[in-house]
Parts: sequence; structure tokens; C-alpha cells
Amino acid sequence: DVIPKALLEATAKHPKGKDLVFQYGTAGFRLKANLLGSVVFRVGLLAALRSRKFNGQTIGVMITASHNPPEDNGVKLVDPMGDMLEGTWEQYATLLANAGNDEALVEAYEQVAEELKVNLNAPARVVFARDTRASGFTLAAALVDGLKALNVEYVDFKILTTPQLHYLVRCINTKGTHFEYGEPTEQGYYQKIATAFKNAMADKKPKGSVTVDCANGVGGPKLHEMIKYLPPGMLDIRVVNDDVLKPEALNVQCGADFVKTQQRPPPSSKAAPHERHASLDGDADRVVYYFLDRESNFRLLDGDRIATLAAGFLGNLVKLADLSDEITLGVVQTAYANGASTKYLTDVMKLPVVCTSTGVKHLHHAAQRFDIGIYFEANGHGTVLFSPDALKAIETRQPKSPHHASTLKILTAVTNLINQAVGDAISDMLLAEVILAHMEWKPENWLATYTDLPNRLVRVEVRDRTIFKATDSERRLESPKGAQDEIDKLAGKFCLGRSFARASGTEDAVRVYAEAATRGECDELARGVVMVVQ
Ligand code: 16G
Ligand code: ZN
Repeated sequence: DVIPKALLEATAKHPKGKDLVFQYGTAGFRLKANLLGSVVFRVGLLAALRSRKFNGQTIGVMITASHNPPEDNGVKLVDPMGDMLEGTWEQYATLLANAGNDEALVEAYEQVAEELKVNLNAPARVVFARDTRASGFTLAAALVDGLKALNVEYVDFKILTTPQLHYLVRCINTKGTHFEYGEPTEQGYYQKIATAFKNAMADKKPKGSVTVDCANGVGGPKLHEMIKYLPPGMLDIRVVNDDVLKPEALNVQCGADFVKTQQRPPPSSKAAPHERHASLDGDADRVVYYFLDRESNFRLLDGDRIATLAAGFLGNLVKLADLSDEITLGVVQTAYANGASTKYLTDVMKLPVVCTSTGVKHLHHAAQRFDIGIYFEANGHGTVLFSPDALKAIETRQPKSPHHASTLKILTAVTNLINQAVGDAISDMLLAEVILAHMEWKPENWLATYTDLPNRLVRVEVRDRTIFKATDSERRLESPKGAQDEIDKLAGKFCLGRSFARASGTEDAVRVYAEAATRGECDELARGVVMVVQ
């Protein structure tokens, strides 16, 4: 057989490091970049199988480690509609990555192909891209070796944000169908979003400027590019931390993960009170806002805030468009959502709220069950999904008045502004700007909608994190035995106390989250639960 022979030759160039165990986790494989060559090569093999399984539909491969340090890298697969790899295939990625030597790899590959009944004569197409990390170029070459060995047609999109690659995959696979998503080029991405932004703004104009911290990652050059497509003078975007020529600066003391975990502005920030600031992460799929209040206190507007902002705006548009009877709207959060945001959505906005496990794929699937499904993780990962029925209802609704017509036009524009494939920091940021402009809100008004409960997130090193098994969307532990009872007892002692512990999907640690009515109670609760876990 020719394939095994080509495969054997190619894999010899990318030997697996001895004693390494890889796992396709919440966001693909992630580790020190110098250990990743064999993994990326093998991801290429799985991408080929997945594309062949879909008879030549295009699969995406993104090389990035998001908010992790510059010396790390990672790789993940993108499914035909631009969403994340279907969960049942993750085990095959893990299996291939861990095959001990070249022969074992060929065997594993053949086993997977057979188990999944992949027609190896079907065409295979893969597109791929990488963020700005120094290691990306070499890893992309390893991927190409894998693709070539299996006769895959491929396109290297070079450097892109993660959501841009997801967008391209969706565009390619929907081209010529009723669900055509857009022009499958980087320019097509900017054009689609910029046009939608202009139409969604309608006659409004944002006040003041927004300063965007790009974590010295790929979001910097791509946002600069996007700005060229936006209507001149409409929005004053000031791009900072956009140095991609110093790869060692990536995510260091800046970006979405820094402000969220440190609860303070980056040391380099020149923020003055009341100004809007947005922070992206290293591959531009997460965004959070912050500002300094009158007393120069740091105020974070995180993913929960973007979700409530979007829910309020879209809910109102649906009502004004007279579509409330046809379009259901719901919000998806994780256990990390601040309890105050959940209460606000449920009690004040009267919206259904669903809680899922951590990780975009879980939220995404839950959001698909609404006509308009708004999902955000507190850390800024998220988007809004519109069902085919919702899009059709919006498209076919006959305007009854000029005002009704302009509402429908704005709603349509918003469906195009929001990346339907995956959470997209640039698109989410432009959405937030549109909403703030329509509401004529300053960041203070946005913050005033509800008051966050004091909360604490603690990373706990444990001997074996695999013994921590969570249930109920990771809100409760079923193992180790008795741990949950102790957590319940502790949480019950404090006003509005809530706490949970779960094994991280990306690091060798357990994370403890706690919130309560006051800072003191919250910290005491967190300390107590850390003791339970340790
Ligand atoms: C991954 C997830 C992110 C999640 C984080 C949790 C994707 C694309 N990324 O980065 O959504 O918040 O993991 O990490 O799904 P943890 O399991 O270490 O807490
Ligand atoms: Zn990211």
C-alpha cells in the first residue's frame, strides 16, 4: 500500500518525544512548543480522515496557544461548519498523538480509519493558520508533512486570528448553498463585518474612543486591517499592545487573561477615568472591557457583562421587530458566571438561562437550542447564534412602518456582525460598541445594570486531579466522596455563598471558585473550599 509507506517516511521526520503523554483537551493540544512537532504532524492525519469522512468537506487546523505564554503552542481542529471538533473524535486525536513509534502510528491510523469507516479514496481538504508565535512556522511545516503524506489538498492561510480561520472554514463549506456564509478570504471577513458594523450602527455614532489591548498577539495586525474597512471617522479605535515583532511580549502583562485574572489594568495602560478599554487575548477569540471610575478604581466588564448587554439589546430589537412570538432568546453561561449576572438575566430580564460545563463547545451546543442563543464565558469567550428559523423570520418579516423597517435592518446587520462560527473578539468588540452607541451608554451605565458579587478563583495544586469528577455542569463534585457535602456546608454559612471545585481541562490543577455577599465572606469561603480540595 502506498499510503503506509509515505506515512512511515514522513513520520520518521517527526518522532514522538519519549515518555510524553498528550491529551486533546478543552481547546485541543497545548504544551511547550518544542514538544509539539509530532502532535501537529499527527493532527494533520486526523484532519485528513475527518475531511474524507465528510467526503472532502474542508477541515481547519489552527496552531495557537491562545493566552498561554510565548514559549507554548497548541493545535486544534475546526469542523466543517466552523465550530470546534465534534467531541467523539477527540479520543482519536489523543490516540494518534500517543502512538509510541512510527509503526505504531501507522497502525493507529489504520485502526482509526477502519473504526470510523473512512473511505480513504475520498478527497481530503484542509486549511490551516497560526497565530504570531515564533514556533508557528515550524509547526505548520510539520502539519504540511502530515497532509502531504496522505495526499490532502491544503491551503496555508499563514497568520490569522482563531475566529478568522473558523470563519473561512464555514465560508468554504457553505459556498454555493443556501447557508452561504461569506467570501472565503481574509478580505471577505473584513468586508462582511465592516459592512454589518456600519448598518448596525445605523444613524448612531459612538461617543469617545475605545482603546484595544491586543496582548501583543495576532489581534493587533488584524484589527489594524479591520479598521481600514470600517467607515472612516465612525469609531475612534486606538490599538495598543500590538507589537508582534517581539514574540516574547505575547500575553505578557497585558491582554484579556491578564486583566481578568489580575483584576487590574496592564502596567503599560495609560487609561484615564471613564474611557472605554477592551482587551483581547493572544489569538483574538476572547474580549473583556474595563474602565477606571471617577476614583480611578479598576472596573471590569467581563463576558457576563457582554452577555447581558447583548441579551438586553437583542431582546429589545426582537420585540420592536414584532418577532417575540416567533423567536426564542436564551443565554448560556458556565458555573463561573457571577451569580449576580444570572440573577439579573433571570429575574430582571426574564430570560431563560442555561448552565453548561466549561469550554466553548459545550456552550455553543446549548446555545443552538435557542433561536437566538447568547453564550459567553466570564473570561470573554463567546458569541451569539441565530437559528435558520430566526434568520428566515427576520428576513421575511414585512415592515409595517419606517421605524419597523429600520429595526429589521439593524437586526439583520447584527446577525452579520456576530461571528456565527465561534466567539470572535474583534466582532464581539464591534457588537459591544454598536450596542453602547444605541443605548447612549458610558461604561458606568453598563456597569450599573447590576452589581457583581465579590468572587475569588484559586488554582490548587493537587496530587492527582483526575480523582475530581464533576457533575451538574461542573457545579458539584461526585468524587472524591464527601467533598461536595463539605463544600455545601461551607457555602451555607455565608450570605449568597456559592462555591465549586473542578479539575482544570488545560492545566494540572484544580480550580476553586467562590462568591458571597461580601469580600471577606467570599475569601473565607474560598479558603475553606481550598482546604477541602487539598
Ligand atoms: C479552554 C477553553 C475555554 C475555557 C478554558 C478553561 C475553548 C476554545 N477554550 O481555554 O473556553 O474557559 O479552557 O480552562 O474552549 P480550565 O479548564 O483550565 O479552567
Ligand atoms: Zn484564545
